[in-house]
Amino acid sequence: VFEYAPAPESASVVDIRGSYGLFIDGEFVDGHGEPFKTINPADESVLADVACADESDVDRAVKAARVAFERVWGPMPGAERAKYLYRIARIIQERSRELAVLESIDNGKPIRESRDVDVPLVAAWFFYYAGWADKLGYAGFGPDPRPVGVAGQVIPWNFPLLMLAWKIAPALACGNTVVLKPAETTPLTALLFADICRQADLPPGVVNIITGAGDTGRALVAHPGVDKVAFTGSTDVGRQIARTLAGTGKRLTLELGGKAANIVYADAPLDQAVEGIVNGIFFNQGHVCCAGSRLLVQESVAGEVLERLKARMATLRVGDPLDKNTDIGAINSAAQLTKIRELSAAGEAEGAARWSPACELPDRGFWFPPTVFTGVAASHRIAREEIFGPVLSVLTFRTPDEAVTKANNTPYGLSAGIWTDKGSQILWTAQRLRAGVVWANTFNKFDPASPFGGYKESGFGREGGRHGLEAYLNA
Ligand code: TXE
Repeated sequence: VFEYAPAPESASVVDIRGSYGLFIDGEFVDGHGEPFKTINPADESVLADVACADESDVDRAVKAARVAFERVWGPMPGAERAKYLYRIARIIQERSRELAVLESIDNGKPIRESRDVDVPLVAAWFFYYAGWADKLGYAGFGPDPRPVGVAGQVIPWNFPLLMLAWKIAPALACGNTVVLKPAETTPLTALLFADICRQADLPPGVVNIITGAGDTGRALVAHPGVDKVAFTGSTDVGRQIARTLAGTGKRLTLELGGKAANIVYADAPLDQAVEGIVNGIFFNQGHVCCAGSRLLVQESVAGEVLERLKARMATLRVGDPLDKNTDIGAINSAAQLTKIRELSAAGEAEGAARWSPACELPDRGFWFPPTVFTGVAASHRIAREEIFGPVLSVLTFRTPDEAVTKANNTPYGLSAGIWTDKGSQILWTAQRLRAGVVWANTFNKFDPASPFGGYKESGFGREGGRHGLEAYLNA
């Protein structure tokens, strides 16, 4: 049963009680799988028991979504659908504090980020796609674009609410209904969102939230009643899903890992660039698919950039996610911490030099200090593999050609950053980078009007903007 008490203004924690059910056909119901616990990664305390959806629950959710699609949401005029989306967006704003606190508790991210970045963007995504719902016929998709049907959506734990918004807002705007599975380590805000759907009087079955681990996700994407699958997560699971769907005729978009290059040319405003490097790799503990995890710095300024970077890293505060002064929160799970430690150890073993500022880490919970590796070679694992933690690998280059070659020397291609004073250098570089998103003199900047997505093993399909509608329309 979903029981949730809003945070009193004075309290720094949200009162979470009881156990959480699945949200199917407008109601919270029990699951038939083995319930699991979600924990607070900052202190390893149990936050709640969460229901697990087995195949029968997935089936129930998909059928509810199908009925809602055929009888209510699909035939509804776009202007009517827009009203619901605007209502959801407004409720998200009204309940933003609750959402931000719960997101930080379940995920480990600093409250400053969940409050100032994640939750405002979630509302922005719903406002933005609400605006599209009644304009689809005029947007070049053809005179009568139709929704695809039931969308099965599987999301990761690094931006639980924001990834939910990226998936659900465009799907609903186009007239699809959804069954969404949040990650098993961060299910709570998706369930709070389900409560918001109820509050908005969204017709039952339009949004269904099913919790569980990989088996639940596998059952969802394989369900024959699902018309379109949208997945954000690891490249391995993305591959498995693509194999499962081959030949089924289901539509698929994949947003997978990354190993982004953040390129700093010698003429860049270095203070600004250092802020961009810090934001690029330490935002959200580096649990960011588009994180600037490879710094490519021009040789002539490498020493100076590193010196300034280390001085800046020494000021970063690691600790309690609910403290407004915290810059780096907890690592989301023990498994992720193990992965970060393993890759960092590999970096040292392969000969790179490791540096972290002195910082006291809490005794309990999952923590990793901001870390930079210098002397990194392109062949090192820390230069090739996604670490998904607050760990930066530094490489140098001499010429713009070398910068581009090194930046593109990865199986991934999600994002990249360029820091330079010259507009022409930005254009020259951006045109040669094989990355879906290129930021110039900024990093990790998101906007609902901008398409986002990858090249190569970072996946395919775009989310955001007008392009984000294409995946959800039969045009
Ligand atoms: O991802 P998974 P994990 C990368 C990052 C991280 C690594 C592992 O490098 O260290 O992946 O993270 C569901 N069919 N990214 O293990 O397993 C799962 O329950 C269907 C990058 O957490 O891919 C969860 O909801 N679904 C990334 C979601 O997939 C399945 C974000 C993601 O989990 C499934 C996260 C299956 N067979 C991790 N198996 C990014 N692009 O932002 C698992 N799931």
